[in-house]
Amino acid sequence: MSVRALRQAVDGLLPSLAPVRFVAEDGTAVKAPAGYTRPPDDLLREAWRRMVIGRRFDTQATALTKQGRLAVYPSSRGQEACQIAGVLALRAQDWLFPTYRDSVALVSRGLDPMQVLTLLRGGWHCGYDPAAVRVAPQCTPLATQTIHAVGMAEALRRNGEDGVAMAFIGDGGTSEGDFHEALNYAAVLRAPVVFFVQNNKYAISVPLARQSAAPALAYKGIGYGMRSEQVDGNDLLAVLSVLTAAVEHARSGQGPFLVEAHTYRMDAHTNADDATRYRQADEVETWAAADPLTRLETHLRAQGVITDADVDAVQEEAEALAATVRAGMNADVQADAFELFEHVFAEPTPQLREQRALLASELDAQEN
Ligand SMILES: Cc1ncc(C[n+]2csc(CCOP(=O)(O)OP(=O)(O)O)c2C)c(N)n1
Repeated sequence: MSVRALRQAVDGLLPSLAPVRFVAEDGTAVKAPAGYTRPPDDLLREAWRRMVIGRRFDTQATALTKQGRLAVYPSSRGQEACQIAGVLALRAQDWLFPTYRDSVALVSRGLDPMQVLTLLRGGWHCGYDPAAVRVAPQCTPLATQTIHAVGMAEALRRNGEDGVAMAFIGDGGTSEGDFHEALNYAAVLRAPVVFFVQNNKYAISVPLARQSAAPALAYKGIGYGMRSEQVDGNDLLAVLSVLTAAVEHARSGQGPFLVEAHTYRMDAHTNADDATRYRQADEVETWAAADPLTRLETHLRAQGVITDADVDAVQEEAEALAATVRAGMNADVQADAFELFEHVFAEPTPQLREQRALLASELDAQEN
């Protein structure tokens, strides 16, 4: 390849130097880079509605952990622009491969909130039928979902289906070997998959600088030959615009796409950890001023897209959802612990038999 052709090939893959942005922190519009379209007002209004409801779901789930009603909950407060834009960029025929942090995205995709919380309440399965809703179970082993997403995307393509798979992943997950294998495989196959990195700056207590020396995580796509972009993850307009373009790129047969969203996790990793031990209050305050929901609301009010009456109506809707979740908690999860062993292999291995027997004897001991 000539130097000129090589340069053109590299330029075609590179992300913008600064994260793509449509709206500044104070809600005023800024000029976005060429090639990105501002989403229409009715879609922005719907995105804002989903963000309000998503945040209420998130704060309610967090409150339930404090009351001991929910075993664990990884909050995505502060990441709502990413959660909602990821869902709005997809169509019904597309597949979503979420992580444990993406419950708000699942509720926004239309899944029953109680089903979304099943696993976190101590049920053994994900609570919903993945094939029916085209959402994979929320993934806890880091980055394995990226490989599953590539497999699904390739399967959709081979079946002649017009679907795209989108894998959500955190910044820490991009340091896993599975992530690199997934990117390589996707790029070689030209699979219709979008890798969506929510860079929320920490992998539990490990800050980004301690786990990656990349100038931005978006650059991780280039070496595999993958078109990549970085975006302000607290600007709903920008995330939605970039992800919509990425999905379109994948759907139209141009291969995979990597998007990195710069955002911040406002709460601790989960209710089980203490974030004050590894990050400073002023850092959290700075990000609080960049809140994605306030930013969108201020912007849409100034543009006349939403009014006080809309805000009241959506608040009411969000409160109703929170009440439904609280009421749903009164019914215990029906879980048969032995089913855990039934869906691993067609024939149980000696280890599984041994574990099953151990569980049986422990339960017997508890009863007697
Ligand atoms: C393969 C694997 N290694 C380690 C862990 C333990 N672990 C759980 S969450 C986490 C940090 C993940 O951080 P990041 O990918 O940035 O996602 P975030 O939780 O910030 O959304 C780690 C190391 C795991 N779940 N899976």
